[in-house]
Amino acid sequence: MSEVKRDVRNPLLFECAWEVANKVGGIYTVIKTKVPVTVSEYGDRYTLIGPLSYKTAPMEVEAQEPKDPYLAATLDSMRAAGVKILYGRWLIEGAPNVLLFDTGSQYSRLDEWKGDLWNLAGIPTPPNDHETNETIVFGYIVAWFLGDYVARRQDKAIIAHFHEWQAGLAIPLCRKRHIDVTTVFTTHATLLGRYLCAGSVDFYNNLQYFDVDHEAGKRGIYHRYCIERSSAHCADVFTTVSHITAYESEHLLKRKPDGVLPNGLNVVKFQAMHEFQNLHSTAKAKINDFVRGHFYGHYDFDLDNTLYMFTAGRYEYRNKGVDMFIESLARLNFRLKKSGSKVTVIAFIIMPASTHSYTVDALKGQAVTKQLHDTVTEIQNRIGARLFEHAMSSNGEHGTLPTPDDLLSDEDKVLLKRRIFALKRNALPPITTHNMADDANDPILNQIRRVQLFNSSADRVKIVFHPDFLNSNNPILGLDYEEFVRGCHLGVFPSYYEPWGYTPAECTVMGIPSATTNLSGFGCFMQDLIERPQDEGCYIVDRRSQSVEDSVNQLTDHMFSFSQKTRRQRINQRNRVERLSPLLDWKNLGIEYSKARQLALRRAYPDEFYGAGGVGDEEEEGLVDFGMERMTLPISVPASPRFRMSGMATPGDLGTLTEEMQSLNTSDYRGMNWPSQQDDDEDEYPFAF
Ligand code: G6P
Ligand code: 1S3
Repeated sequence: MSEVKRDVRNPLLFECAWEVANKVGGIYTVIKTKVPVTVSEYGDRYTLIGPLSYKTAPMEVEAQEPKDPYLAATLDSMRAAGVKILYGRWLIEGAPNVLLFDTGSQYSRLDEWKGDLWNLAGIPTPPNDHETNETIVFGYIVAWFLGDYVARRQDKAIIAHFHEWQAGLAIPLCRKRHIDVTTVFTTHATLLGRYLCAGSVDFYNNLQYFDVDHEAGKRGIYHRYCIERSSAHCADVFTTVSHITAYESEHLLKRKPDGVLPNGLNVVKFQAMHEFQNLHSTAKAKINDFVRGHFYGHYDFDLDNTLYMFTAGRYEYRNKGVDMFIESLARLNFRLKKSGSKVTVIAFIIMPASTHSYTVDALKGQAVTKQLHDTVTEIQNRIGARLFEHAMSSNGEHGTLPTPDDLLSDEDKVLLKRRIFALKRNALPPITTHNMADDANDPILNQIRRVQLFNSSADRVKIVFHPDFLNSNNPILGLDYEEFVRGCHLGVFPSYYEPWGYTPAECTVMGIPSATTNLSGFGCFMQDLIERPQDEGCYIVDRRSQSVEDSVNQLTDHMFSFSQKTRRQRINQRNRVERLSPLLDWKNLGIEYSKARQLALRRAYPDEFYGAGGVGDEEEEGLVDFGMERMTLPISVPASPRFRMSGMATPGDLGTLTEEMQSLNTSDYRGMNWPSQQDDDEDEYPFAF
């Protein structure tokens, strides 16, 4: 590190991720929703770094000139060397500084950098892996930027926080080049974990036994794995998003994380409870409209007695637990039928897959329903006019009331009959709204075929598979995702591999109950904090210590008991679940990020903290005041959730970032009770088809 004294009290922060101003998946949500709390802590000392996508950047970023002369000089020198850069404000809440690099402008140097990577770190790279090529070019540009900037700007300590392997390559480069920055690496999953789980291995019972190099090689991802592992090992501070992924990282990446930084959300609190309840009602009415159209000709169930359940996310059939969801729906159907229940459950699966647009049938359903609706409105207007004329033409004394035949003309009757005739349908309502690119081999459709849930009238559980993102402009299911979630009754996310899991967290802050598992970071987090999460509308299926059969039954039980609730009980449960949202608010969880950065500074500049007159002399170890409020959990209101901890949570209660964590054993991960021995009688994976 440099001889010059850098100011560790007002450090600069660069946060780098592939999904900065570039939406791909969950990391975009992490970064975007966290920006307001980071801006409130760092102000203009905070800059995000990402790749420049010409498709999305014009909508996301407003170009500006940098105010910092050192930054301007660095960008000028990089531009002179041919790097294309967009610097400005990211147009999101908090409006942070953002720096985007066009990887395409430096592809001519790809081979040179690949050679350097091999010489420097022994990391091999195949020729045609586009994602890795992007990672290399991006990593080298970011390290170039940091090296140049840090050499010019010597008065302040600089923290560089990287997310996920695709943005992590700059970390080993900074270390090898002795660039005077302190680094944090946060992984949101491990490459090997995702691949292994998607297969049919007993992942969690064997974590400590995998031959990681061999497994990565077998799957053709050895080079990516090396980048991920070197990012984790070279970072000053290594973190992940949950305890379950910390455990996985320790075994698959071979470095124990320094701590856990749980994912938060930007929680919008309504003044009154009924406001979010009203939103449920209006959004549900829109889903009702879709359902009438989709099930035309077989619309023989009562919408007032219909529940909407859904699952959503990246299409990872086994990892996201869609297999378990469909199997449990089949069992739920059986139980509802057996008990003579009048409840109908419509289960939506919202997972983008490869498709060729909407099916004619799905479009027709919405069209015939709209025609019928328009015709009824016209007839209604004509009846109104006739009624008025009839009333006006009486002499005011002994007026006679019109008969139905006076009101409904023969033309109206014919028109109405034609519209009703158009509702006739020979086939059952379709499962999918789209033409699938590979219908015959689609895992979700095959599982639905296996359990024979075909939307028949006798079935109490119906399924709609929408293999695309939702959008309010869609002609079929015209709602944005948030509105759709609000209109549903229960989110179901029985994941097998889920480092965090934003989908149930989003349900919680919108006041919609959800089911998840104790193999998801979110599920473990809630189980860890709340005594009886199921009472609060947060159902957690045990997929860890019981057989798959038992887990499926447990999920079925949850869905069945939910379907038995009265409307009043559902309203009450929505109120209860919404009250958990402070637990997921970045205003509280952002503290864990502050602590990670603080630890990075301490590790890079120990003298500034522990030496004479250092910061550590003034501040209580482990309880640095980051200028943020301490978190008070909402325990005072009657019938509140029962928390496992006392009313006050300090930084460290929610995450775990302490230097002491390094000395803990594997069994010390929160909520973990992992087997130390290989379990011989492995569960057969029962959902194969
Ligand atoms: C909200 C509304 C109520 C409505 C209820 C329906 O709470 O404020 O007016 O009756 O939703 O709830 P449900 O669970 O039946 O969709
Ligand atoms: C990952 O995205 P995924 O859906 O591939 O990162 C998310 C954000 O941290 C996390 O919520 C999710 O569990 C991970 O799996």
